[in-house]
Amino acid sequence: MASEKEAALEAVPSDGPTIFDKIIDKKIPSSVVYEDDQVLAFRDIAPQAPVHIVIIPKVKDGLTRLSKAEERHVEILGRLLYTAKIVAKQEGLENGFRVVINDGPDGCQSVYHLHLHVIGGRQMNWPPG
Ligand code: D5M
Repeated sequence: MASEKEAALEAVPSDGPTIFDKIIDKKIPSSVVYEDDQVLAFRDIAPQAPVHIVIIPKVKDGLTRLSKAEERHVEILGRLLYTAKIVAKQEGLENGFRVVINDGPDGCQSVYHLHLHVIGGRQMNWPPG
């Protein structure tokens, strides 16, 4: 299996459907930890820490990546960030956690459906790799 970095470098930025559409449509299984009418949060298939959750908007609406965000996306962007807080609390990350958005090839993005990573359960380092 390709590393996350290799997967990101091989990924072609596109507006097309992604694996996340299949997760939203429940066509492939995922370990959902939070869901409402706007967002879905599930455990990352390749966890980088004891807790690693991906949060996505259920409707992509052109938000393939953060750099494509427009004024109309402000509300859902706030909702995604607030969901990170809900999920972190639910996962018991009282001592802190990290929220990451990878954008494009340089940012190591592999799935072109905007998503936040909530990572925690261990001491993080800085700078990130
Ligand atoms: O992050 C994309 C993330 O999506 C990466 O950490 C793996 C995760 N991923 C990919 N497919 C699945 C499935 N099927 N279930 C759960 N998690 C998945 P990026 O920021 O684009 O590199």
